[in-house]
Amino acid sequence: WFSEVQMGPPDAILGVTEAFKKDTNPKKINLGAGAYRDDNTQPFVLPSVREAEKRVLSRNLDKEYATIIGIPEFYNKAIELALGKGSKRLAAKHNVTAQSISGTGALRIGAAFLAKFWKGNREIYIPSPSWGNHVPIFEHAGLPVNRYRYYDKDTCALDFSGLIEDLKKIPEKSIVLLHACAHNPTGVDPSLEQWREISALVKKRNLYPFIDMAYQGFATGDIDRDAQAVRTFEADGHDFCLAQSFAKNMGLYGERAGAFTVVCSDEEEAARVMSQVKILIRGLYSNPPVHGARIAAEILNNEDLRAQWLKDVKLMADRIIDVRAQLKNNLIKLGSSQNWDHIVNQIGMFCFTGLKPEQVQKLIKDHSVYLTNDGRVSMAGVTSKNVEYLAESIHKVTK
Ligand code: PLP
Ligand code: TYF
Repeated sequence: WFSEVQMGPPDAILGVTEAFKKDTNPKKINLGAGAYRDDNTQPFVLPSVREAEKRVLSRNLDKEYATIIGIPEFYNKAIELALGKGSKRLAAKHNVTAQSISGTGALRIGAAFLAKFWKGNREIYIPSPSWGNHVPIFEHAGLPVNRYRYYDKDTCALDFSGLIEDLKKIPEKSIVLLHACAHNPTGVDPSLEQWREISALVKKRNLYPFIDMAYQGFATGDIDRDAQAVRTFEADGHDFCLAQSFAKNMGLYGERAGAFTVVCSDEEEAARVMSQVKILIRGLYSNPPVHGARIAAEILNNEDLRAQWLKDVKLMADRIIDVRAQLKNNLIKLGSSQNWDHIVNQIGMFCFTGLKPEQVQKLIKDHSVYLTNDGRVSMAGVTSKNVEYLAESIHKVTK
């Protein structure tokens, strides 16, 4: 039946880990997938998550299905985390919020909803570059993907004028995907002032924002500060879609805890939209998994666990900020003549190094340093122990 099915390429990011596993060099370093590691390159289960899980298990809960939209103690707190306790739209019940299969699942529900009901220009504009999975997620749902300028290769920083110029040209009533914070793969975010300008322009041009927030807390270590883009859009009166992930900020990667929200114009519209979101989820996967959402709910609903969690997030963010400085300092110490300021100026999980594909291939082949071909480094794989070797390796391929 499938003799004509052709072999597809491996995932550009997860394929890096596969190659890393096969390498026998004891000095090998994996800077591929964006998953947090501690200073011994080990996966990190947050102390708040360990304790929350203990409390959940001690209750001997059953394994019944959740509702189509998941566990209310989870999804209601999730959206409150994004919009803030004082959110007017939440108080007015303008939000449609459903638990999702992590951030990817939230994007996928949104893609399905917009593919079915969006009456404007049926194209979604994503930044160039963006997370590799954005293209298949929206294309699977039948929404063609287009690009707007975002990153300036010469300065390794935001191409703000290019971004603004492109937003001015996009056909009105198009959908625009925005990374809320800790942009993947570049580590470059607009400032608050720039977000305000973007928000005003999106409004003026009658564009529809779809905000992807996969790293709340990971950019600055401060959950509220990282939500400033989302909250700016709310304050400016936009209706929008929002995808949230708890994979990174709670380290719940494999538990698949996330939330999808549509902020509607009023409560009556929200009720209609909710009915359709439920119908879509029903056909996609029926209802979401419960365990990760129970853990997240335990943290978000208990002051002591929440306080511990905020410390855990800060610890992860601070370690990454620390190894950024170590990497830059080591490169300077080795006498590199290049400018490495962007390593410390960029934020979140990733550093977009500016390394060219040939240099990346040399790093992999000659030094067993694994990263994606676009030169993206997952800073979570850098530690106080491997940073010197990493700097030496980068120096050798960039001399
Ligand atoms: N959006 C962005 C920009 C990401 O980098 C990721 C990956 O971590 C996701 C969404 C969704 O990840 P997950 O489905 O693991 O929550
Ligand atoms: O960009 C990353 O590394 C993370 C993890 O298909 C990831 O978002 C990468 C690829 C993928 C799923 C998750």
